[in-house]
Amino acid sequence: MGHLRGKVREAIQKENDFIQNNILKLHKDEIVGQVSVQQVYGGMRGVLALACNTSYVDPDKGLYIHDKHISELDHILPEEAFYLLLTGELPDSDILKEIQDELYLRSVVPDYVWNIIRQLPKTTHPMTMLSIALTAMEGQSNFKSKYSQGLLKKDFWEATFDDALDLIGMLPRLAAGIYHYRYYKPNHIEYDPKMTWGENYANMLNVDDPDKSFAKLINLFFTLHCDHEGGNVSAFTSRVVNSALSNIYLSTAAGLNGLAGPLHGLANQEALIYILAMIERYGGVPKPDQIREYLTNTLEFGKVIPGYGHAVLRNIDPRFTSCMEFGKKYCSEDMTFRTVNEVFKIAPDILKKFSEGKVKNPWPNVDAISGSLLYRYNFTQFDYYTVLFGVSRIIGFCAQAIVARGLNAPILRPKSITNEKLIKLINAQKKVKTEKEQSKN
Ligand code: CMX
Repeated sequence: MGHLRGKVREAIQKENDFIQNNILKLHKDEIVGQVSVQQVYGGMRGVLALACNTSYVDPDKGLYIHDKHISELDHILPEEAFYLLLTGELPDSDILKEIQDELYLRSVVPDYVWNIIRQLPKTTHPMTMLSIALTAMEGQSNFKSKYSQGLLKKDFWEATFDDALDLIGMLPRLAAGIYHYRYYKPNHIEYDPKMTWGENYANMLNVDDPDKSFAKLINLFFTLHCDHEGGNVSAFTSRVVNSALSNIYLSTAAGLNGLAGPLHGLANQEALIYILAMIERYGGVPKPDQIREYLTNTLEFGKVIPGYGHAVLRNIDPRFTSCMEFGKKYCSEDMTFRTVNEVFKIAPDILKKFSEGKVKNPWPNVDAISGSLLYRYNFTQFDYYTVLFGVSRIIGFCAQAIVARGLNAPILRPKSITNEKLIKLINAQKKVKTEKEQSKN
């Protein structure tokens, strides 16, 4: 694995040099933002307090992985995306082969993990199963064992990198095994070294795939979802946990637990359920007036329209657009997909009008459509969709952790404040301001 490891080491070193010489040495004391009281109570929205170089979300243009826009990347494999996140470059065919071989060699899930999963009630959410499985495996972390033997700081990233490859290698079998256990399907299919990582996973899921396009969808889905900068609930959680030097099994499980929420990764499940309920209510693809009625009722009930809105984006999510293109190519006649398309024509205006500007982004995010594409393959186990999101996002959690450990990023620890102390702080600042103004006059 010499080449791959060397490339990642080089990229981390380069980033470290850039941060030290071009940023910290020159600009350490520059102020790059202010925090308002509104932001203190408003989920820290827009507070600039974290560097993340694996990817960046531009409010208008959406996701970039390093300097590449996601629309240029929707054909690449998720294992290529992993390398891109880590190094800023796409792998050549030799490195790609090296990554794929490594993932294959590490693809076996230990028996004790299956035993743990089999102890869980079948009604357990599959995301919970995945999170439990990852947490259970933390004992086999390279980082953990080497750390207890005095691992040097400069080598933290490498042990994290080994953990990441072990974990990503196991994911197809683990996640597909959970699928088969949870939905009473026949047991899992073996990993085939001749297939790519995503093809293996698609194959193991064993869904209805008449035109053999499901693996294409899985690869697209995984690449689109692999990272979304550092501040979203799941990436941030995973980063915070890893910053305490909790190993990657613990930090990715923590990230998944955040992703499991309906305002985040569960939204793809919610969005599909919402679309299907609409189809059922109107007996087919609803007409524009019916969609307007349905959406308005949702908002009047005080509920959110799943798949619409975003904390950072202020435009159509380009990942939504990539999925739309896939849908037009592979399932343009499908009722669910057609309904998603019809809702897309109407929902932004309804959201704008109804909320009178309160909703900052009335446009669809990727969750508005991704579920409908999976559904087209008779993949009807909605609560598994978040697992697919999770498997993909683990790639980003891992990349962010490897880079953070390579840069020796410190433990994350923002400061909180009580209401009383905040009022005191505000009054003290006001007093200083008034005194300054008085002394000027
Ligand atoms: N439907 C109805 N109301 C919405 C809305 C939607 N799709 N999106 C935002 N709003 C509301 C918010 O609930 C908030 O209302 P209150 O002030 O009453 O609390 C108001 O508009 C302002 O919210 P915002 O600043 O525009 O958005 P936030 O940054 O607070 O929240 C998000 C972002 C994604 C949680 C929100 O848009 C939402 O709940 N969307 C639906 C769920 C969804 O699609 N989530 C997936 C997002 C992608 C991901 O992270 O995975």
